[in-house]
Amino acid sequence: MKKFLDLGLQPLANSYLDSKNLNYKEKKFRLVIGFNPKNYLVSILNTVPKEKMFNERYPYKSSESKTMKNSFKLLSQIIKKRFKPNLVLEIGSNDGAFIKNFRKNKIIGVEPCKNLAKITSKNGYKTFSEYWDISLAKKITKKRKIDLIYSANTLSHIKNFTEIFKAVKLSLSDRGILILEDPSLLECIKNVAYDQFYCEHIYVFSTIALQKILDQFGLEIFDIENTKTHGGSNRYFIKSKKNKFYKINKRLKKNINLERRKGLHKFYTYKKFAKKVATSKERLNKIFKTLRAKNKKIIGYGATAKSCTVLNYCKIGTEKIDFFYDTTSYKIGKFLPGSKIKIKNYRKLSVDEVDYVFLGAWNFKNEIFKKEHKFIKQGGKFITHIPVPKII
Ligand code: JHZ
Repeated sequence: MKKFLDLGLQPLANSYLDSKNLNYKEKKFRLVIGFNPKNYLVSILNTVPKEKMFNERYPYKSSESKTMKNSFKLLSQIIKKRFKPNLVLEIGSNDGAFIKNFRKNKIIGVEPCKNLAKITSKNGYKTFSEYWDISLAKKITKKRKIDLIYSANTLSHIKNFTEIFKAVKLSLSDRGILILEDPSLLECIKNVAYDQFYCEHIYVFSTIALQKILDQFGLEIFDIENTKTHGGSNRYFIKSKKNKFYKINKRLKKNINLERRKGLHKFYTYKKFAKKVATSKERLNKIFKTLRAKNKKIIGYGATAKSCTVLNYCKIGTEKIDFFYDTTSYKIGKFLPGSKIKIKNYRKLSVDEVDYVFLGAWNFKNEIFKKEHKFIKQGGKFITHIPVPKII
């Protein structure tokens, strides 16, 4: 691995503090990102054990955003029409935003975070609250193979993908396919979205890297879609090389060519990215400093895992942002890790209360702007760091 970016000492992104442990010394790790010139993989170098992150206290719920619910609904319709699967399995089913679009006897969820698995089980969906691995795959597919495995924003969180892909291969039926959806490295570089890197995001994939990895397991991408979710993601349609039911779509070649043209196979591209990240930090701090000097009231919107990276890397704390609004019940009343900024129960924005709003959930900008159209009309402003720090 060749290092190209050091985002400093970081706490665990989803380890929100409560008033009792606010003054405890937080465990931190150094967030360093590297590039592997052999397989083009971009990953964080110091990883945190999965049990420390994905456990019964996991706060993130996919259903907190309309955008995600709609995206999953639309995808489920496409899946039913295009692939007509008899049995679907989702790895990382979270709170059920995807599986709830299927009949209960047609889908199985796998979700290691017990608090989330409880929600889907309670709603009548067969859910295994375990990490996806070979032994679980064997247990689930003893009687019946799976026609379609879907996994969104999960593969990027799993260090050992050998286990994952072996488990996938033994689970799929003859015409079975795997659909993976994860943030796109190309979009991450283009948007200078360095906050896609945090403890949970071990990898941010490019198509060229994923293709090389899949090849080791006799798997291949046969189609790809570029989606707008999570700041620009890729949806990869994957099959065993032996599966001849699907032809390789031209879109794949187009994506690969584009990634190569943009230099995702070259270390130089990542060095250039690192320079932009340093400039982004300077500019963002300048904006906060100028506004605070004018006594402007600034709050944050969406206490995301991504915000943790931005706030801790840029050293932004309570002296710059008064508090964050978030709709997630688990996060309300707690404090963001590292920066210790309080998270409050969301209230519609109003210029009587706030002047500037830092967009922690910049990936939901459209959804948020729609919701806050009155604030915008009144002259309220947002601060974003994507793609360059600015007031909008
Ligand atoms: P959001 C998490 O990252 C963690 P985060 C994880 N590692 C991952 O990969 C992605 O998700 C998928 C709130 N919100 O989706 C809800 C509002 O308050 O950008 C969430 O707390 N009001 C699994 O945390 C947060 O913002 C709103 O109107 O970076 C959004 O978090 C909306 C739309 C959201 O993911």
